[in-house]
Amino acid sequence: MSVVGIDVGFQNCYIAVARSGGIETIANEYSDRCTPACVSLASKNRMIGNAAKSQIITNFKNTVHGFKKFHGRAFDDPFVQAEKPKLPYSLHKLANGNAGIKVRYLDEDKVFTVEQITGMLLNKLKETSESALKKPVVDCVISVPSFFTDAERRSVFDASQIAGLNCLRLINDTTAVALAYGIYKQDLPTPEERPRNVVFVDIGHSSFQVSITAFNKGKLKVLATAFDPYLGGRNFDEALVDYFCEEFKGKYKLNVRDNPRALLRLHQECEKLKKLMSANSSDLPLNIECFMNDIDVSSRMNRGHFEDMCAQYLMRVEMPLKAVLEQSKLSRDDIYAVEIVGGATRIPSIKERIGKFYGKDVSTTLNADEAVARGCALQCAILSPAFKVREFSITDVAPFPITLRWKSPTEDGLGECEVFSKNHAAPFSKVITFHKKEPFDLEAFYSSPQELPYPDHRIGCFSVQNVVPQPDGDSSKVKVKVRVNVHGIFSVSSASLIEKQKGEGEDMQIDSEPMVQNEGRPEDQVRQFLLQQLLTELCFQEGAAGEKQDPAAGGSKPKVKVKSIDLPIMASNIRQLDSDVLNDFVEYERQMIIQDKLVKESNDAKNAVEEYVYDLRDKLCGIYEKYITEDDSNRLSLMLEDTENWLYEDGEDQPKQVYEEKLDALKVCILKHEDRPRAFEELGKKLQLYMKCV
Ligand code: ATP
Ligand code: K
Ligand code: MG
Repeated sequence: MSVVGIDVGFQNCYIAVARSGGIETIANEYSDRCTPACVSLASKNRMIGNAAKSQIITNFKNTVHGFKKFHGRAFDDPFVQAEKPKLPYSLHKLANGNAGIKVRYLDEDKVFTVEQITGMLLNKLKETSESALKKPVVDCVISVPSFFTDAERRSVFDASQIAGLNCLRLINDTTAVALAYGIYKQDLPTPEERPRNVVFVDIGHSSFQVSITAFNKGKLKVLATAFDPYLGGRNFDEALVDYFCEEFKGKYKLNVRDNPRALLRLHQECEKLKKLMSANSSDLPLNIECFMNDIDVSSRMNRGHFEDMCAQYLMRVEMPLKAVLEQSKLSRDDIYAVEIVGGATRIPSIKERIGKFYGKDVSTTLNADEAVARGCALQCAILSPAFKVREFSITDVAPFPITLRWKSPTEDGLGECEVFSKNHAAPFSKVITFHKKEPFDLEAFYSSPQELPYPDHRIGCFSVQNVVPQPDGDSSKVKVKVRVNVHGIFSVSSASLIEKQKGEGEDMQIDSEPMVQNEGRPEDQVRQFLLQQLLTELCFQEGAAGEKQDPAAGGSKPKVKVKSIDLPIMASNIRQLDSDVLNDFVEYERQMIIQDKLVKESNDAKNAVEEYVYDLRDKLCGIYEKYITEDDSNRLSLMLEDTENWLYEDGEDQPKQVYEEKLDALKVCILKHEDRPRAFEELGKKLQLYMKCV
């Protein structure tokens, strides 16, 4: 079993794997450890990652990037609507109201869901890790922003299933970084000592996240998280783009915004310029040849001017830093270190502001690009029974408070209870006791919509079924388990009806008690994790009724034998793909993989013919020259020319087999000439010599 961690960024993806030697970030077929979050659809196949990035300008309508924030979002979502005019590709409203992505693929108009697009990207990353590890990859841990809500997390999880991955955990970016920081530290305080508090800041292309995490030997506990979900490197690129668009309008009379290709090129050049300015405070040139209407454009920019232009963004850096400190109830003196990761923390004035706010120099000991992926791989290693790794317990937080509201069809009145407070430890389960005579609905939602970076605060509705009164007509005691699972996803995971025992009180209040917490040895975590998985599945699908010993009722109370009956739970309005839709997507992804493979094989076979032609032509006027009559040489040359013409005409687009046959035919032709033994014997010797030299 392989152990893989995947950082799916808005712009850049990284993969880390656990090997016996430790955690390693791996490179793709371009020897690049960064794979662009980019998918390009074409008339015969798809290109994903680096190959897709090179299509951004040439095939802009069908090259999809910047889609991470569309997860779980409706087409009418204000964020989606604001992005729409800036995108080179089209969005489309899906039947369920979600934002779909419209492209030309296989010469047809197609609309893909964001789960499918991310699924394609994840599949590419899966293949990359498989070729590095030389074995199949299924289990993995994937990072998500800490502010992702239920709908967004479920959507990413669906994408992982489309890619055929078994995601053991969706881990928050900053928590993955914390794990990468802490697991190898030898000098952490013992569990009895005061913990070491570290601030982790991750500013990527699209967003800004910060957490404060307390470390003791063998464990980390996230104390608080804060974010600016809409502040990242891309805001700084856009500021430059806006500036130059304006300038070129006056200077060259160019309407850059009307020309998607020019606009995309300007974007790329501005990003490069932004990076250069991080290392260089002097005046820097911006030159783009043949930019638009055959005009070359040029301009200049320097860091000071850039910072003035971006003042509105730089101002926003402080807010999350302050919010997280307040929530953690720590003072600046309690902070041991401030670790920064993510590409945009390389902008000098951002780095400076972070350091200034906490009153200490920021540390850059972690790899700014790879720390998230490394943390994911470490978490995967901890969760995987196949891998031995240092014991380390991780307690994260639920960043948004969650409330349950309940009503019965006939009973009057609503009940409400905040089941998870802000920054409540997660994963975490609780049991809530109700007294009911009939089935009832539990509606879950995020309680403070104003702090939610997502337009819909509803999580879903969970109907507790098969509730009946006691034989004497009294209400039944119904124990309902609610949880935020390892992925940070909320659910009402199980319910059971407790049969009344003699002498039991008839209290009507709702009591809640903590259940399992993600603590203890890794094996326990795995077991607990598997159990949780199992519970979710059972409850969402069938919730098989049966009798069992209620573990919650056992506990510390005197040994009364309590009978409990499992109740089925029907979940509705949960924002995840229906299982038949998901299955269709899984199947479609498989077909697309086969199609891509066919195209690749045919391209490879075609290249082989082409190479053979060039190679032989070189040899005919090179090392073969002496051994071949002019006649034969001419005949062969002619044949090569024919083949070459064929490759550009009828042979342009053929199945693999046709090219293989062509290559074989060529080889046979050459062999005929080998009938002249002496000449070719010498040639053979020469060739051997030649081979030794190269
Ligand atoms: P997100 O975390 O928002 O999903 P991501 O993980 O893809 O996005 P990163 O790879 O962490 O983002 O960072 C990419 C951003 O960092 C880009 O905006 C890039 O231009 C910026 N960046 C990278 N290097 C530098 C640099 N030297 N100076 C300034 N910005 C940089
Ligand atoms: K990244
Ligand atoms: Mg990132």
